[in-house]
Amino acid sequence: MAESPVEIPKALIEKLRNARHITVITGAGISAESGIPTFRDAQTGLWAKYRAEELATPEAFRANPELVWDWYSWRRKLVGDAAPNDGHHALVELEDWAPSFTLITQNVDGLHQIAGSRNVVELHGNIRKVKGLDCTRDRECPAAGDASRYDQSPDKPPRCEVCGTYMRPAVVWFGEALDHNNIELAAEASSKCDVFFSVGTSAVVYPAASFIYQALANGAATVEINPQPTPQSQEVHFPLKGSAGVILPALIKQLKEQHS
Ligand code: BV8
Repeated sequence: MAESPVEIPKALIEKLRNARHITVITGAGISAESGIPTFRDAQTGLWAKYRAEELATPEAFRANPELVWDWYSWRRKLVGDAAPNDGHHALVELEDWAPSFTLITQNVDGLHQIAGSRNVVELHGNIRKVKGLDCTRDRECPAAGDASRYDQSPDKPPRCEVCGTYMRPAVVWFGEALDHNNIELAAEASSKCDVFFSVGTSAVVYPAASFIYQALANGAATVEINPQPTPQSQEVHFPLKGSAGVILPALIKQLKEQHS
């Protein structure tokens, strides 16, 4: 069902016109219109009997490495077949608009970068990449890189050709620490921005869901874009109910119209 035409609050347009730094955090919802099921959508087919949180853990991988590897291979195929949608493209235009802009994403699908977003902080890593299970040297791990390197491997999961451990998706699992540098970048962008957007996230995963509070403490105008309410909906200045692929393009259009 088509959503009704979107009226962006004039006060928000005014804030955006004068903003020096805009920060956005996105979740799985912004990729929903690209055909990628959200993280807490019920899983389908083979995976219907599993909850994502149960599979996205080091324990699950150690207990059943082949099952977890196959789950990520299935998701990587979904992601590989997907294209950025109007919501991703609108965020590229917002980045061009703002003197300073940071895009923090919880998503691991890489669609923001494919759309053309430049300053992206991938809090939870990237499903298109792999690294050695016991390798703490993410950057120097010689076996780390595109998952496609291992497409022809007969082993599931493939083995690191250097140290022999399993390869694993280069994502942050539940119970794993996030990259400290990424946390720093996200915290700084949240505490110095004039406008903070939370787009397409259920706001239940931490520490990702904590950055909006740094923006609020810093006096930023806060916006939530989501068709459903979240635990943060009552706390934002501008709760915009609807799809990212509809609201964000409308916001860019009205920003340009009222700026010309
Ligand atoms: C850590 C990668 C510590 C893997 C993911 C407090 C502080 C610190 C930690 C915790 C804490 N409380 C609990 C914890 C533990 C845990 C946590 O938060 N658990 C939750 C479930 C309670 N956190 C952690 O484990 C983190 N690690 O803190 O470590 C530590 C420190 C030192 C040493 C050791 C450990 C790690 C968290 C990262 C987990 N990895 N992903 C993978 O993808 O397989 S998180 C996973 O959830 C995805 O990345 C996803 O992005 C993320 C959040 O989900 P959402 O993106 O919000 O997706 P969801 O489906 O939930 O919601 C979609 C939304 O979109 C909905 O609201 C829907 O209405 C909306 N929507 C739908 N369509 C649209 C739309 N919106 C707009 N437009 C549309 N069209």
